[in-house]
Amino acid sequence: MSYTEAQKLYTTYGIDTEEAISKLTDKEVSIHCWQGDDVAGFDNPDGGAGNGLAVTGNYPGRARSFEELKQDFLKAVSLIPGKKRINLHACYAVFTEENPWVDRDGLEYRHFEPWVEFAKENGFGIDFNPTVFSHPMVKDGLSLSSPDETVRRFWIDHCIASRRIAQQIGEQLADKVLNNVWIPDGYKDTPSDRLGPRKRLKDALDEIFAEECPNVIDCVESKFFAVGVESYTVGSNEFYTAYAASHDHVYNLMDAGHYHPSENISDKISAMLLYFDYVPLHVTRGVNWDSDHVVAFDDETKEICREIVRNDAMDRVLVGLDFFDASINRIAAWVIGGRNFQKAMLFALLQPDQELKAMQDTGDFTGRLMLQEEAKTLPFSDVWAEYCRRQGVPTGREWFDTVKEYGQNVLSGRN
Ligand code: RNT
Ligand code: ZN
Repeated sequence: MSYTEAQKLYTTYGIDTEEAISKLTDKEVSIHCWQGDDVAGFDNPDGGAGNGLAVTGNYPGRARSFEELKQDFLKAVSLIPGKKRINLHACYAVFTEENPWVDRDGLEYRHFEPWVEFAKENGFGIDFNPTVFSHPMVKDGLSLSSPDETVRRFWIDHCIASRRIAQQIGEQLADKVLNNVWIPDGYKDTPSDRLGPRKRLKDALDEIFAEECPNVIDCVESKFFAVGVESYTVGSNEFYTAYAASHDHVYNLMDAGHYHPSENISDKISAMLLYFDYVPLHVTRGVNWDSDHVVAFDDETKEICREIVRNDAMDRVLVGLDFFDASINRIAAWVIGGRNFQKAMLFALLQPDQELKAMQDTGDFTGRLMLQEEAKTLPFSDVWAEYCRRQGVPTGREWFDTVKEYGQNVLSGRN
């Protein structure tokens, strides 16, 4: 079917495809730099994630430097439609002769200036994260909640440094920068004190957020459990939701892979929208106990997008991608996940939401199910192809040829 034919068919359902495309064109998505190198970063001589975060797989060709990561990122985003931000972690500080290595508590804006230049050159926004893992100062699995004052101090200072960096990036780009604090703290086995660590985390956060940073959107990312911390996570959903609710300008960032496998963040978005002006998300795909598989064009991703669209929250739900699969081509992983999020957004923008809502409110549950199901097979792919054409990116699987060629010409030279 041609785009014009598809457009006509959608009109009979009361859906304006032009409006859908234009809304999607304006929606920013933050693309995580850490997909390109398995969250290794540039500040750690061992070059690997660990101490709080696990990445599995050993596909060849990961980016080993700032130059390689930038090059890979640009290749990936050239195949993904839509407006992009780049999501940085503090461990991606750029060290040079003039700006030699400093530990994480001593990081400054100058270590990220090259990223800001890169963002400016390419028209990307930036988001930021303190890196509270893959570092020897995570002791006994704890950072901000540690009973050891030296450990806590180090991480508080790192988080304050990160927040200042985020503020300066925001000033440079005349934009707001989301700064997201995620910590791995927890216990493998039944704790004998649950309150103590949470009290220490609360006090640490109060110190971290004390300074005014008008260009920063402060987030705390909650988690249910992870391998190695099966029994207790200090920064749980209740802890951070309550923290955010009681602290102005702090938001609980919900990661799609951080809940019980039968819980969905799509169901949580509306609750959060009623109480917070921003609802930050990590869009990812949880598989049992792992939270970070490449985003698929699956029911939950569509449902997340549908909540964003039908609640008219395109500007309030701040989307960042968060996955890292080191067992497949990393550029392809970026592209597949990035395109899938875009597809899910477009799919959501092409649903007969008004009619569906009206059916629910009049108790017409039969009609609601009928229409939900019929709308699934409207000619979505023709609108998707049109959107891709207008964005100047490949419409279908041919993008993969570009990635394979890049693999042969560039990635194969890395070991
Ligand atoms: C980990 C969190 C966190 C990290 C990134 C690298 O479970 O999801 O967001 O994935 O900070
Ligand atoms: Zn996350």
